[in-house]
Amino acid sequence: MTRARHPPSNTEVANALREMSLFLEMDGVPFKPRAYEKAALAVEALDRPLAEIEAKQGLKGVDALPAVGKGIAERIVELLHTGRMRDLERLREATPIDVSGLTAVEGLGPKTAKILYEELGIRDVRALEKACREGRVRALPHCGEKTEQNILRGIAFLAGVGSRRPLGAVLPLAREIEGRLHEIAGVEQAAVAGSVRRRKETIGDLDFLVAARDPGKVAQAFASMPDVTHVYARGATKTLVRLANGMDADLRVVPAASFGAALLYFTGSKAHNVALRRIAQLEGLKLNEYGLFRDARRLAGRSEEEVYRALGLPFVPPELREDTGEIEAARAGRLPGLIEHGELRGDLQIQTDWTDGAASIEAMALAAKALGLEYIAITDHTRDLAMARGCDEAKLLEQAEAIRKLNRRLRGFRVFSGAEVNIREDGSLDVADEALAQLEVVGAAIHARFRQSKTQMTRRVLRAMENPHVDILFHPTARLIGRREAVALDVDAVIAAAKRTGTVLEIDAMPDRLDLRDEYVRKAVSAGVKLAIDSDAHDPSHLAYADEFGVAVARRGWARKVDVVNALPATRCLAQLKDARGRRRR
Ligand code: DGT
Ligand code: CA
Ligand code: CA
Ligand code: ZN
Repeated sequence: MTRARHPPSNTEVANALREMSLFLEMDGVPFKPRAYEKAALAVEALDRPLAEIEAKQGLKGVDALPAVGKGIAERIVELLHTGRMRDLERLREATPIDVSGLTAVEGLGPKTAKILYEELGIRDVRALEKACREGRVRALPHCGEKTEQNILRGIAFLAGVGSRRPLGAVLPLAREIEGRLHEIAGVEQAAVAGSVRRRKETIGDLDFLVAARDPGKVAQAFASMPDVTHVYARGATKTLVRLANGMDADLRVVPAASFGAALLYFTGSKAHNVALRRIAQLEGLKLNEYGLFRDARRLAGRSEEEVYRALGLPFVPPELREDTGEIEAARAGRLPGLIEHGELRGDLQIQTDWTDGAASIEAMALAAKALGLEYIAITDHTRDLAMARGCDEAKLLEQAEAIRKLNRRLRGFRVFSGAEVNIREDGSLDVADEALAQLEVVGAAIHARFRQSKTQMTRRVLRAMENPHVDILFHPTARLIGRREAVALDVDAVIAAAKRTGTVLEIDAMPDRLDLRDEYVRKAVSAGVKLAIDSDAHDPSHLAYADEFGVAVARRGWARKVDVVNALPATRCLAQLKDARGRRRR
């Protein structure tokens, strides 16, 4: 077999697997769609190119990956070698539609996509939009005007997301490029700046900063990185390129004496910079990307700390630099001591192969332990989520028993029993109270019926929070970044209810969720509500999200270690949840 000249990247392989999954689901094939979906997730989570794994260890190496079985491994190898996956091509020929694009529209599944193709000849989102506008979709069975409106709303949402990317899709690449900058000869310092450094949830473009004596050489090396597909501009201090993922990246090169001032400037936000410059002006100073100056004399510029100090301020963590009160807090010496990366001791939302996760309870526990965690809660999906093979009461209690047995074998690690129960339309739960009472960690979440009015939705969520057995509200607003808007929810009322009932609010750290988002976290923290920062892992590789993205969101929300229940040791974390249950029962 001849090897494809450029073996497909992990993203391309994952996309192909996901497309397979969609086509198989379209045809009503049982189980296989989930298997392909899980494999796609696992491939995306790899930290090495699949092509490299395959080159070194062949089919065996691919087969050995978590969530990748023999059949899928063979298809991956075929794709790596030939650039094609014949099964996928056959499916595409049978139903020649843009299944990925169509199903990206919220609420539109592959089966509906097939009907739209067969009945109306719709192959892509543009044709779908046209058909909805012309009122042709309502003629189909089970469809109405409301269906058309929902589809149009979904399409508009996708368009509005524009070219900003979720942080999770960008941060690994930013780190990789930063690493390469460090390796260029003559580079003294290199850093990621901009919104990535501030850990904003979506990123417009990437900004890099380097201190070096020979800017030309650095610009040359940057512009010839393998990820670069186009060079817009290459100047003495500024280079602007387009990357293979379609994003733009900026590079500035400055002398070491200006590195701190430039890092401050290019980290932003713009609003924070403007506020700092105003403070400088009040002191008769001038602040720019080269330093803090009194007339021509540079007072500071080598490090950010130096610049802040010269302005009479403590260092402001990048996550806070949005001019939303951090400058005033810094001046008053009242900046919060933010939770640090590495301070989480447990993870309270984890799915396993009992439902839609990829790995066993034990595998998840061992992976968490390897990351330095001390405990996890197993919170598999419950009954109403049929597609995730949700657990009923009997299965949950059977699982709790399996967890008790496992705990007897594990040393220095604790697994809590639990569940992620569904909050039904009326706020009741899909698992009986008697069963919930026997679980150690109960999270409740919305997984369906997303489109209730704000009043209804708020009442629904509040009712679930009043349930004495619900410890945590998981991914409270149910948004999916770039795909599904947050539900209409009175977040202030939810925060007040959390305070009253002792219900913990979650920061779900899945990169496409980041839910609660930063501004709500800040409200919750100032109301004295406790948070849980969870990975929502469906695969061992997802466990790192809690520290990587969850802690970042918490920091952007001004959260301290004391605000986070899973920064506590296992027994104290559990005691805190139990206390709250007692409070609600009274
Ligand atoms: P993004 O790329 O939209 O996710 O957001 P940022 O914050 O990365 O913005 P970007 O890439 O336009 O600029 C990077 C930083 O450079 C920004 O955070 C602050 C700084 N900056 C850019 N333009 C200006 C400006 O006109 N004035 C000031 N003071 N700072 C600027
Ligand atoms: Ca940027
Ligand atoms: Ca930029
Ligand atoms: Zn969930």
